[in-house]
Amino acid sequence: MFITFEGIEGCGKSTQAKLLYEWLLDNGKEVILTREPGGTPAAEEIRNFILEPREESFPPFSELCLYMAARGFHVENLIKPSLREGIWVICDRFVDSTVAYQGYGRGIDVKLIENLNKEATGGLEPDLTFLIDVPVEVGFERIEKRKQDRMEKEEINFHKRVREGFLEIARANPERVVVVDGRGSADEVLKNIIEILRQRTDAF
Ligand code: T5A
Repeated sequence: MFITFEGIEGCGKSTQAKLLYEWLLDNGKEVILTREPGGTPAAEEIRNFILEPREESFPPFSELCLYMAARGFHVENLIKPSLREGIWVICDRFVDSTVAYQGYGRGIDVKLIENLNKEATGGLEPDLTFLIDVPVEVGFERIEKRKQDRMEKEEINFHKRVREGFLEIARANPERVVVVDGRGSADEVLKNIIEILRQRTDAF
């Protein structure tokens, strides 16, 4: 299975991706945990380039192309080979992040992004996506003490548009995307995720 986690900054998806990964290992699954942008050496180099705060203005289309370039390396060198070997893949962010951030957030045409996503992934789609949803204020409260990257420094309305974008993606893809309330404790959220996974697969 190919499972992705999505959501705004500080929603807790990295925490949940790791907890689910550990739960799957404990339950005898062969599974890898990876992330976007990143996941392979070349894609991690692109990640550093994208997220580093910089003086020069960063054109939205350049940003979009870099996320796509990183995705191409990741899908080709890690995700597809793992799935071919029967290994489960959990990925912290994937194609929906580009639609939400560069589409709804930056205002780039969503159809264009969907087409580029298809090219970058060769048509690979997640089997199941957990959208961990929290209000923007809750997410920011959780991450305010740490050093902010270039995306996190964006104004609050940008992140509100991104959240709306994710919810719109969930409405349009109910068979793949499940919205999980991220406001409970990490253990409570994990319990809901495992329950949904049990309903969606006969593997447990
Ligand atoms: N991006 C990415 C795009 O614009 N386009 C794309 O195509 C892609 C793939 C990636 C950035 O790139 C953007 C989106 C991002 O801005 P990143 O560093 O990977 O950058 O950032 P995030 O993925 O947003 O990771 P974060 O760490 O910021 O957010 P998470 O994953 O939501 O948060 P997490 O789990 O690390 O938790 C944050 C804090 O909250 C606590 C944790 O302990 C931690 O301190 N926490 C909770 N607190 C209370 N209750 C809970 N249930 C909690 N769960 C976690």
